[in-house]
Amino acid sequence: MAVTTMIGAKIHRREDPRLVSGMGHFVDDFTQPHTAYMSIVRSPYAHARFKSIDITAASKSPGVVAIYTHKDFAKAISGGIPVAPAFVAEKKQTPNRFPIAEDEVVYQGEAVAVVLADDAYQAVDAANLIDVEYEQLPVVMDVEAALDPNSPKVHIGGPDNVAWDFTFVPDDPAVMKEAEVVVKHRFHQQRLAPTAMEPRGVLADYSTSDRALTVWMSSQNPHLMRFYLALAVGLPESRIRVISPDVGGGFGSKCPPHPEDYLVPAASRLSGRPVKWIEGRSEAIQGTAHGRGEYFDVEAGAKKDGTLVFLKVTQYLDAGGYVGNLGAFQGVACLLSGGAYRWKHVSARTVGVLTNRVPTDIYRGAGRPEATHLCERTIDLLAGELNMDPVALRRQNFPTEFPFTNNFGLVYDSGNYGQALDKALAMAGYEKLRHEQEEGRKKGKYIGIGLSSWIELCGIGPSGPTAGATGGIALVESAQVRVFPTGSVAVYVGTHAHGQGHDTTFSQIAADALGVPYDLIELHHGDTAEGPAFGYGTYGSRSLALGGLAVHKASKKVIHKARQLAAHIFEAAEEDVEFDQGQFYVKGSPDKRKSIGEVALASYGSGAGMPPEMEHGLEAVAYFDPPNFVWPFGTHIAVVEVDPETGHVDLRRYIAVDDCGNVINPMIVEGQVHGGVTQGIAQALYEEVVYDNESGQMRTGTMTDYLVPTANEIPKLELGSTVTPSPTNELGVKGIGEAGTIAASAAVMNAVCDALSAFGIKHIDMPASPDRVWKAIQAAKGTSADGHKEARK
Ligand code: MCN
Repeated sequence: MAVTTMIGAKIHRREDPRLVSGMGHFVDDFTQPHTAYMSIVRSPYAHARFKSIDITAASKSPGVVAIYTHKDFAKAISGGIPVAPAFVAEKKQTPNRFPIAEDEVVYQGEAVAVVLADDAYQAVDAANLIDVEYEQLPVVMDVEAALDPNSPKVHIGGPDNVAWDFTFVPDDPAVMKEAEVVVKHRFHQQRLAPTAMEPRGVLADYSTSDRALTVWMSSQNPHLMRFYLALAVGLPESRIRVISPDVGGGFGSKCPPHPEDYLVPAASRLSGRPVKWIEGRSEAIQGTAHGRGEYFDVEAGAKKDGTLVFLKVTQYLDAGGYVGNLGAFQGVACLLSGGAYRWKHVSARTVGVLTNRVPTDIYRGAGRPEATHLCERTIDLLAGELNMDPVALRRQNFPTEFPFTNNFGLVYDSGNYGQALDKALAMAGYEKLRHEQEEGRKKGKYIGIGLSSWIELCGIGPSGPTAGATGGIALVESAQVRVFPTGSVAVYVGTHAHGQGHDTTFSQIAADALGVPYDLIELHHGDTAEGPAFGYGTYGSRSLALGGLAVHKASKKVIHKARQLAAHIFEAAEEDVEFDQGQFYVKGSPDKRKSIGEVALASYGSGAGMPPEMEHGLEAVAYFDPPNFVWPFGTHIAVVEVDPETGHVDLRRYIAVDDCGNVINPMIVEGQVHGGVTQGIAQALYEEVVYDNESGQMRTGTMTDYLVPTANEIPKLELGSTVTPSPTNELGVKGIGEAGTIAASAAVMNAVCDALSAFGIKHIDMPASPDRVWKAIQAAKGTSADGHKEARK
């Protein structure tokens, strides 16, 4: 066995020198000779029928190559953007989403026409000259109103606005009666715009002579994109190559196929020229699928002694104008709504609702931040009713035996929730903080302390449940390990890092498994022309727990063959050959050694040094299909101070104790937690996509209105960890990419509500902006928002 030297090492990300010195290669850095640039004419209305599109002026504009509308694309693209069964296989309606509107638009920003021109500016100028005659239709923006049978319809002629309505587990009235204390609440999850540093972009080059399509795309899953394109453009996958070079973040938004992913390749085919489209920032906020966009009606009951009895959850999900490719995945919030606790009964129903907004889809955490938020807020509300410390209520109801099966039959692989809680409390100095809070209140200082004991289902996923959820493709993962004659190694994987540091961590795994120096290992990903036949991409914090394990497995296959070859060279029995830190030797003769490099060279030799039946070369492909998801967990604690005069929430401290099993690289894990927590804080305090409900117009279409926090708004994060290995994989690892986001909004909002409890306020929705907090305080004090006293009811 190789002695582990690289796994667990806190080494710097090897990709960073290139990326931070401007040497990265993103889609916009690629250009083909004779490229035409695409600009998209988008609907200014949330719901309209268009009667005519006048392109006369635009077609005379300088540099224009072509103008295409639905009728042109109908010749080049078949079908619509697919909708995965996800957690809700049976949908009531999934309106067909062709990548460009035919005669009706159902959200502001939907594509109506495209212009190709010799340069990007000419394309935009010409697009501005296209005259579309619209007839505005009533808009449906509010989820509750959309469910009214008399509501206008999101699509002309639609039966109603219900996309799905599915009950996972019904209520149990007998159990509900056992509760002695009951709380009831509605929790909002505002829509969020995934604002990756690099917006989306596509460059497509269709070669008529060899009927082959090459697409450069800022994507988290190039193989899946090749699959979708093959279905839509009528070319075999073997003739489509998708390259996702460096990708500047995605947060889930670069997973599902978007209209432009089809329009650009089709435009290249129609025009006979390479075509490039790079998303603008406002286009991104307006047109790329949003995250969240839900509210949850929650009722929960407990015994007076703090035993949790029942939880009843109804999720109303704003699907938008069409059901997103993976939009229904967010139904997983229902299945995880019981969080880190034992409940006697949990019932859950999910309702997907069409509205005239851009579709929602997976966004960092997808369903799991929502589950944590509703569960952790509910635990705090129950603790308030029970007059218990929220810590005690949590601790009392944690499962202590693992594997633990939750109320929906999901099996949590391993955990020690109490240990993570204790560590977080110790780091925070919990008792001292409570004292400080009490003393502060006497002086008009409003400190709040919020906990979030989170769990996560990730490492998506085992073949059984995921094939059903995707509509056929089981989300296993693949890797190819190739040892060259001189002993250097290329590793090809089907995942695709876009900020997660796989070049570093996957190389650490291969270095240990192969006993090859880390510097001799190169990781390749993001090009469907290289490596195994299929890769499944990066999302659902799956890359390590699946892709990393595939690397480990393929490396072991390589060692298996190398050991056979070494045995032949040593003229020894295979079982007598030991492998240790990249060296083979025969048991009892450790002085006589062959390195993996020497064995590799022999595998490419004349054949005389190889067993007769052995094939040349030293490489292996492995697919890893885990037996279960992996279940990281932890406890986060936020400390805030609310200024009652301005409503400003000052996030004073943030403590995060996370457990993602064994860790490959602690520095990368910390980086992931930093980013993830920041996104959770952003949801709690800052970000929100706002539409005008009357007109359907987006009000937050730029980064001045859509408030993404900067480093200035985030306190120094105090991080800790515990290690509870997963029993489901040989490395004992669990995911970490979404953990921070899953935990943070609940911790911050519990802290804000804790501070506001001084005014008798039980709950406030996200984002806890100064305006919202101040108004809540005024209302609680019986003072209206404009400062006038109102009679208290
Ligand atoms: N890791 C480790 N030890 C562990 C767990 C993870 O060393 N026990 C390392 C992994 O090897 C990997 C990184 O941490 O280098 C994250 O691993 P993992 O949890 O498997 O998550 P993925 O690589 O699959 O990343 C996906 C996840 C998701 S779903 C979103 S959304 C997300 C995220 O990662 N989007 C990101 N992190 C992001 N980070 C950046 N910079 N940008 C995004 O868009």
